Amino acid sequence: MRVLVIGGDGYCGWATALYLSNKGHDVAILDNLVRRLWDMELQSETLTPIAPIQTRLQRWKDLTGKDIELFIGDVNNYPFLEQSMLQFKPDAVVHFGEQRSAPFSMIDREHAVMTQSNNVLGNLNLLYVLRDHFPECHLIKLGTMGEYGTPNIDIEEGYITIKHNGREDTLPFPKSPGSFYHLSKVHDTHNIHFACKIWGLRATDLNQGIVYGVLTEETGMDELLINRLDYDGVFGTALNRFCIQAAVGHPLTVYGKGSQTRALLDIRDTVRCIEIACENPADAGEFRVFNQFTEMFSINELAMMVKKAGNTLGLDVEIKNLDNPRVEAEEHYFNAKNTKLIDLGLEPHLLSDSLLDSVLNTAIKYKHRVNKKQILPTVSWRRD
Ligand code: NAD
Ligand code: USQ
Repeated sequence: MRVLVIGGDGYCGWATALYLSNKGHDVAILDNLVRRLWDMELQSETLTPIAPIQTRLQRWKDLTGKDIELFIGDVNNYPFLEQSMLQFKPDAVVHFGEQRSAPFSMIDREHAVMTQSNNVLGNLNLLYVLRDHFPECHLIKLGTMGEYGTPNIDIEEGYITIKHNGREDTLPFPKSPGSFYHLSKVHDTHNIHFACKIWGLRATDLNQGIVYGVLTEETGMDELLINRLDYDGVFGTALNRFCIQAAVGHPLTVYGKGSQTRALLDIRDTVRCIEIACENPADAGEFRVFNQFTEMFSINELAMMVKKAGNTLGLDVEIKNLDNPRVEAEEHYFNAKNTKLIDLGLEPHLLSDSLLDSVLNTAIKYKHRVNKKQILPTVSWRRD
């Protein structure tokens, strides 16, 4: 297949582009490299030293003989997006190209507005290119489990059948997201659903949990192919951060009581889920939602697992509960369904089997690059 990976210079996108290329698909990356700019703005850096995108792609070609085409530009530049897609002619578009940090979106008005305009309007532009030129192309869009929030009922995969006053209907599952970033994903979801309904587009919305890990078969082939791994208080995510904190002897930063529960998956499962979605396209007019995660843990459980794994490597790991900078439920019910990708063949990597390999060892290898000043959270959800 010809697969366009939008956001292919980022954490999930880079691993996915190489994985699909290795599987024999014709892959192109479209990215405006803005994430590298945001790192500069925040004065933070990925733990792992990532090479410029052109160097990465040249190394991939030298090693494997496989060419990945590169389009550098913004999905919000409509003529650029349209021309790139007309040139590449994708059978499937995997859309990772958004601002993905909840804290970044909560810094101030500018960051909230930028997040929503970047994400929502970029996605809307993409829907119009699909409508006008590629109505058969399968859109695989990265959503998030955080769209649902933490309702006091089981979370279904996208839709729920409701009986109300003697009538019954299957409707989009109610959304209650926890940041302006997570809200941008809900807005995307509604726009894609509507576009499928009115224009007959085919789309799969992957409501992905928190991704952990850094190594995939392909990104581990060579130092120049290494993936990014964020640990800072804005872009770093819980488990990846805890591993890096353990490696440098910083207390693990559990926010609030730590009983918040989240859905997670290994980056090796992210790339496999995208492959599964590509191989099993949605029908024309279908807006399909898969919950893309493999396991659920509370933040305390994650911290305890990292502490134990760290101890086996001789690390002295302390866990510290910080005042929660976010406004979120800390004690809540959380039980989400995730059978659709498993039914299509996903065989999950379990955290208990892979914690050391997936992050801790990489964290230890590159710990000299950690700037400890970047670890504590700096963004508050509150008005004061
Ligand atoms: P990332 O920041 O590492 O990568 C995103 C990439 O998209 C970057 O390379 C960036 O330059 C590019 N991009 C952003 N806006 C763009 C635009 N307007 N035009 C072109 N390119 C643009 O993020 P990631 O962690 O790889 O996440 C990828 C996607 O997966 C996001 O949509 C995110 O919401 C979703 N997701 C990520 C996680 C996670 O834990 N990392 C979990 C669930 C969902
Ligand atoms: N948390 C801590 N300590 C930390 C970091 C986070 O306790 O050092 C807590 C947060 O308070 C929150 C939970 O861990 O309760 C998750 O936070 P996170 O930063 O790991 O993840 P989140 O902000 O939800 O965002 C990440 C990605 C985002 C994706 C989302 C999937 O950045 O792109 O959409 O995970 S989900 O969480 O399922 O919505």
